[in-house]
Amino acid sequence: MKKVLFFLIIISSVSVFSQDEKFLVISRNTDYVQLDDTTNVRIMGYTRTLSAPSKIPGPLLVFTEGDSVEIDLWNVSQGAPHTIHLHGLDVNQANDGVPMLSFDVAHMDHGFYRFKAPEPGTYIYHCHVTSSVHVQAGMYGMVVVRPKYPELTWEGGYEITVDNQIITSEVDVDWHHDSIIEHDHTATALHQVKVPVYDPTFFLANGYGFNSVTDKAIEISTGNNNLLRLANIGNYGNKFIFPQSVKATIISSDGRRLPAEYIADSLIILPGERFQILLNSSQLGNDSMAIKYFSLNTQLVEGVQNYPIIVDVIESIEDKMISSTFSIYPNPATSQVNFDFKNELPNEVEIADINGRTIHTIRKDSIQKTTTFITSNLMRGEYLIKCVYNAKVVTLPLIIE
Ligand SMILES: [Cu+2]
Repeated sequence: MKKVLFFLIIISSVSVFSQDEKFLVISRNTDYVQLDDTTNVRIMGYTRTLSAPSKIPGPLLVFTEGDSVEIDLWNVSQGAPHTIHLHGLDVNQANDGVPMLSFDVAHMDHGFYRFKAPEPGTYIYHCHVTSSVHVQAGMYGMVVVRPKYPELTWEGGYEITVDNQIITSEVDVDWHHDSIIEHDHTATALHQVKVPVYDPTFFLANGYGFNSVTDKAIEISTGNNNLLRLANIGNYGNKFIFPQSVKATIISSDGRRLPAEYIADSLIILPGERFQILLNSSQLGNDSMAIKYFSLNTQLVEGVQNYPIIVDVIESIEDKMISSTFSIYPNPATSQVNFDFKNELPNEVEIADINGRTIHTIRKDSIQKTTTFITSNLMRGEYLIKCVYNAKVVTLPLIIE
């Protein structure tokens, strides 16, 4: 009974308002990555800070539905101009990152992309300057637009426990020589970069190849809906084969929910496509999902990976979000209780009875990282502790014994 009540309280009390989200993104062409613990290749890539090296793929960009997003893209590549194209996102042309239609960013310059985060779902971003070369060089990553209610796939959608993301790609090391990464970037030369016939030898999931993927895993929770976001930014097709221990239900494609979801044991994802899948498993254990990379010219499979899946008992996203916001101890309490705020102090804390009526308010000037509250004059029973932040209210139950 308590569990059900607790769940209802949380859902009804987490309110979210639209807000501004600012992202700094740096583009560079001076970094190297080691593929599969064996081969160093030079890349072009994105990173979130000046000091962090760029990697393959670029950082995951997470927006919240309805928020006003501003991406400040800097180019410190000492080479060609770059952009961020938001593949599949409904943004206007001026902010779409296609050089001729919006703008590109030259070395030691920067530019802003501004938009309201649209439909929740799974998207891709990549550079749109000489796309085939800059994308192969490493300029790509996944975009997640989270719904306003983070425990759902979309408003009124599936309740999910965990959220996993995999973006696939390939690397042809011959496309990563200095002469290509430093290609001529005068306006006329830009689109005439000489590259060899594409013949990839590394097939990557989240940047991990056949050897290095073994110590990575999708972690899912037994008995719950687990979201898996898949995107393919390579030039090859992917065939995903889901293990029998996990029921895979395909629920959305290219950022839009499917009119009818379907259960599948495999799924083909072509370059640029994205899918959202629910994984369900009733048994704890380890398994793996096969990813086959096939040439679109020959249809032949040239790479295979086994991406590990661990089925475990995992606390829900909602629980994680709340436990990362604040905790209450001891709980149950007798004469006093401590509220421990993790990253941010709330504007106020309300102690409410079980019907939600506020019986005491702790004002901001009395709130510290660890705030002690005397409970000796509260009657025994259940109470609600509401922490009021600028953009949300987070509530936890407190029991007085
Ligand atoms: Cu670029």
